[in-house]
Amino acid sequence: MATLSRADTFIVDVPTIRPHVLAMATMHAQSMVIVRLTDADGIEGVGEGTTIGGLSYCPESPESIKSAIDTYILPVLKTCDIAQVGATMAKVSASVRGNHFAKCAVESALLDIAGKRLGVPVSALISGGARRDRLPVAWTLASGDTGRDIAEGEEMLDRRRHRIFKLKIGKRAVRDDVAHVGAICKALGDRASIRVDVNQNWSATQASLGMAMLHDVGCDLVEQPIAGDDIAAMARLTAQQTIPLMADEALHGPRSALRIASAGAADVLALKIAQSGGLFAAAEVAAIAAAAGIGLYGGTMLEGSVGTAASAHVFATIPHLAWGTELFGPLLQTEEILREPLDYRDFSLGVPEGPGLGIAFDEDKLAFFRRDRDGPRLH
Ligand code: MUC
Ligand code: MG
Repeated sequence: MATLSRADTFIVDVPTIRPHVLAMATMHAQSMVIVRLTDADGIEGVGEGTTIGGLSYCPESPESIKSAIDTYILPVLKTCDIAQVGATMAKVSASVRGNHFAKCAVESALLDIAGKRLGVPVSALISGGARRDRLPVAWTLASGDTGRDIAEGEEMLDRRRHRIFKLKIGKRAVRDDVAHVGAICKALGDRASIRVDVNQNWSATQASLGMAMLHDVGCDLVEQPIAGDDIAAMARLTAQQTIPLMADEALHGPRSALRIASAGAADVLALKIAQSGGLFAAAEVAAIAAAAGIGLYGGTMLEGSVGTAASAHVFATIPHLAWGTELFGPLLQTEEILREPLDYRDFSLGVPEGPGLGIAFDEDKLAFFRRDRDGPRLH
């Protein structure tokens, strides 16, 4: 029996290296909820709950994630044998509905402890272990300026850091967005895969026009062009359009994955551990996609290194990850909060080795960026 002896939950705000312009928000910093749990033997596990742009992306915010963990999840953990991660999370789910990001952060921390206790990486505790030790990693070009995006893409190719680029569109008129994408495809498209994410900002009519035009300019994939809860319209677009449609905001775990698969509402799923409700649930989503012949892409909520490491452990176990991943979140931040940064090179991310998540905090950095720290604030 392993009991919880200590828990600390706090928000860390780290600036981004440049403004990150999405259809629903422009980010200047990322706010990450960090959970640190310690069991009675003194083994510590960490997890992260991170969303984008406050409440503009989904119904959970950094503040609500922290509050759900502190007020409702930790009291349940105190009654559990936390070495039994599946049973513990089932008990949490029996008394906490929804709140997928909060649950994912806690499940990551429990799996980190379990992996350390057993001396195995978290990937070994999911779906039979890792099938690869490196993951292809996309970069998002989202400065808001076409010339600057092309220069940034060139730099990433030169440094052999990324050769998959996702462009954030949906804010401007459809034809202006397509002109922006077309210019980037022309400049970089022979050396990179160019994809777009509309973050639900088109109507079905705009999507019909936009997707056809994007196909013609050489774009490879369109992510969540319309509202994620309009499965019928997503199915019509998937059937009509040649360019593949990827579901993101439409996905909230295994049940929604099954609904999307049954309706034929996507060609590809953006698999996200937080949106799925945790690492185990993400693996279930991946299994549903595989059974339905739907492609998989390892998505991100622009998490920092903790959430990125947790995602990497899950994505490493997936048999076919045809569209690669976008686990670049830590690279969008000005500061690294780990002692050893994650290993980005050769267009890929190394899956952390070592027991648990395989990461350790730089305690000074963490203390400096804590929102509740004493002393002057950075922003
Ligand atoms: C999203 O909607 O996919 C992922 C990459 C990025 O730039 O934003 C995210 C969120
Ligand atoms: Mg998306």
